[in-house]
Amino acid sequence: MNGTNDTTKWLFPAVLVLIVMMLAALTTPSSGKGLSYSQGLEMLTEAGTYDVGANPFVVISDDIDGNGTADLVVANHGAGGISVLMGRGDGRFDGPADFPTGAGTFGVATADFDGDGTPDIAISNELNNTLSILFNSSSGFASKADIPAGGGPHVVAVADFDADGAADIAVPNYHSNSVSVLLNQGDGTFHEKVDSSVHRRPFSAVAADLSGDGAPDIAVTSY
Ligand SMILES: [Ca+2]
Ligand SMILES: [Ca+2]
Ligand SMILES: [Ca+2]
Repeated sequence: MNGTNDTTKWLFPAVLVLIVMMLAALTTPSSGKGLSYSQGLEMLTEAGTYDVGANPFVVISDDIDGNGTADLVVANHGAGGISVLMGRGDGRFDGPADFPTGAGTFGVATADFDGDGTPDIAISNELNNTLSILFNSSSGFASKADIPAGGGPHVVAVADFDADGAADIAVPNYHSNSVSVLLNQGDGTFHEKVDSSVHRRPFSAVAADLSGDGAPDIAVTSY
């Protein structure tokens, strides 16, 4: 590595940072308040506020009712359940509709676990060491299955780990220092969990093909 290359490597980012700073200076109102900008690069405006269950913890989005609009699912840690808000497609939402899951609702992820074409919801319940699967139907989420997890299940990840076409679940167990993988039998019922030891206090997991062999791997944070 020679000096010219070193200079080139830092010069471009430095110029880029300078340009961004100049643009920010030009577009930031001198006496602005809050999140709303009348013009410029940054456009954050609070569109609405909705009351969900106690201690809302994690929020995700999916088209729960299949009408083409993005809906919201919120895990309410204190309430032990989720709130589902159906998007009108214009930034406003109907609901929430609340569904109990288990004590200490923590992580939430959607996938079509029972293969009927609708997104179902997997939820981890930190305080009673279970996962809940809420099955989506035209009448809401009337059907729930509870599955044993490890100690203190946290943020849920979903992927097809055994490549059978059915969505499986990985969840870090905060108090067990492990990650549980639960393989879907294809109909939304799951084989008994298989645990792998990980570093202390695993908190969040994400599934992706990190090794490039076509099979999903799991990255876990250690709190
Ligand atoms: Ca929708
Ligand atoms: Ca489904
Ligand atoms: Ca699978």
